[in-house]
Amino acid sequence: MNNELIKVLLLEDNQVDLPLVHEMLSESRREKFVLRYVDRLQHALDLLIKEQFDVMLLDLQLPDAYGLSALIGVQTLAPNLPIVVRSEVNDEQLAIDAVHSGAQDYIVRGEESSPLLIKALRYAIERKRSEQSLAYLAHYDPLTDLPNRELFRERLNRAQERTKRSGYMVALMFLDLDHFKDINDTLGHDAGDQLLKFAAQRLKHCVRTEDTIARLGGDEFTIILEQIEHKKDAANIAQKIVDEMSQSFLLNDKDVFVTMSIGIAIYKEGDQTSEELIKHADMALYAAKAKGRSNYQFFEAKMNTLITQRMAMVKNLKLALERNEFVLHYQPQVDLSINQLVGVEALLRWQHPEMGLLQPNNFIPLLEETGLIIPVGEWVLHTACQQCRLWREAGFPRVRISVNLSAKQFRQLQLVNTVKKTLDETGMDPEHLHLEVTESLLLSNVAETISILNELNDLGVHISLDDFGTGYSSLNYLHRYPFASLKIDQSFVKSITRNSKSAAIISAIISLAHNLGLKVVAEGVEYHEQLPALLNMKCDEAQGYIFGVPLSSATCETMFKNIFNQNSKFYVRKP
Ligand SMILES: Nc1nc2c(ncn2[C@@H]2O[C@H](COP(=O)(O)OP(=O)(O)OP(=O)(O)O)[C@@H](O)[C@H]2O)c(=O)[nH]1
Ligand SMILES: [Mg+2]
Repeated sequence: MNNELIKVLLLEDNQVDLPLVHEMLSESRREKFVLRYVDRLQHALDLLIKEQFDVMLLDLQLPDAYGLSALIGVQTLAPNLPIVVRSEVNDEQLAIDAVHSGAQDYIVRGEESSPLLIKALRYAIERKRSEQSLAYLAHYDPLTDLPNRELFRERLNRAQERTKRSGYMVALMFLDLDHFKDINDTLGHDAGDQLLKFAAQRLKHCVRTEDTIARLGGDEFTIILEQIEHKKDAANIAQKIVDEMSQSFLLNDKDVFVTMSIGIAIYKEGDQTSEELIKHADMALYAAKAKGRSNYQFFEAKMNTLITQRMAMVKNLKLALERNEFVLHYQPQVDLSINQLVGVEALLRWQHPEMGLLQPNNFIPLLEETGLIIPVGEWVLHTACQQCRLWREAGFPRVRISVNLSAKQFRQLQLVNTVKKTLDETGMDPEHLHLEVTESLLLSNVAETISILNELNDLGVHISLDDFGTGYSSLNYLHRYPFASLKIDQSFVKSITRNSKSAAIISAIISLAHNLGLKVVAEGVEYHEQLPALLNMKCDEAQGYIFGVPLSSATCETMFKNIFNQNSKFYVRKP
């Protein structure tokens, strides 16, 4: 037997009902009902301020309140209290209205029996509980216990309303973790969830309890700061958040570092709708990400145009493939020891309908963000392989081709199949294809990366590590990957003749790479003086303006013809 104690408040002006109800409740064998009785709404309200009840039995015909007004009075004061209405036989409609207005059940006076009354009370308590948990789910994020998007919208509207009376400003912040995807990818989704919870806790420490922090979804949060007098107040809080977030988090017994970017929009009474305010905070967040992350930015009107431009750009990018607006240009690569052209690197350009020929830094980040890099990357691979085969067929036997793979493309499941299919379709000899990957790939999912690279290597493709020296790579672990060559980043190459330290670093990289059996390619060679230094260090190959800028396929072909006719102009020194 379960002797749960249930406190019932009976509000009823008819005193004779008290012993009746009392007796009916005492028949319960499952729970023990404790009954408190009042005969005026006012007395009930006075009591509800002081005492907690589990359920209320409410008569709707009272001397000091009639009908639903009694119900509303009780609900306002005790929104969590389950209520069973007792109705008169001739006024059941009122009881039904009461249930529509939030009472959990009703029972008709005179038709009551002990089991019926007890069942109604139990049911009301249960029903209120499930209503509350549904209401919680509708308004809160179960992971962090923070208000969700719904409740955030309600609170924002209310905050905007309040500025009418207070004269203060509202600061709306949009916050998003930087590169949170990497945490999921490296430590797993559960660790990611844990980090979101910790981040929510830290946010709470940075604001006053009356400020609303909500989770909008993913790694995106928002904060509504009320009673802001100066922009500076919001700036201070934002800076505090940026600083707090960049402290390490302990996840799986490891110190993990993450940062946060923040966009802020300020609302002064009536100057924007809530939709505009949200859009502005979001744009400011976008600007903070673009400024390098781990910082905050206030919304400025000019962001409007920038973002509109960006949106137009995304729209055009989506159409660019089918409109055939992408083109490849090819930059020569030269074997330094024999001073001869050995290959070309395929570089993507976009022939934009209005803006002309665009360099990749203008659109590659957008391709990455929108995921378009996958189909465009496939197009690049296909076009480059096809071109290479055509050139070889046309009698330029030395030409091989390098194609860049972005990290996103690399992490795509189908990569190895795509490469294999492309080689088959284009009839390209895998030996003549060099795939260039960047150091950032080596930072996460090491085992998976090695296995994909091995599969590519097994296809017979040559794999090259691009931009070496800009990331975190150490030569020590390069032997774990099947690289055939590495390309020294142009920033090192640039200072080779000006800075003895750079020269020493390049020289060390080259000899270590050679020990590992890797060929070395110097990128960004621009001056004649750089050549003897690179030759001295036994650098194998080079590319850069001194040998040729990236050329269209037609110009490239003319250049090949010149070279193979032995009347080359700028870089082939006769052996
Ligand atoms: N662990 C976990 N991850 C989530 C959840 N919801 C979304 N994500 C992931 O969170 C990431 C959010 O991505 P973005 O904010 O767009 O990207 P990001 O890697 O943080 O990069 P930036 O924000 O641009 O710096 C995505 O990879 C989602 O898969 C969640 O509830 N739990
Ligand atoms: Mg993020």
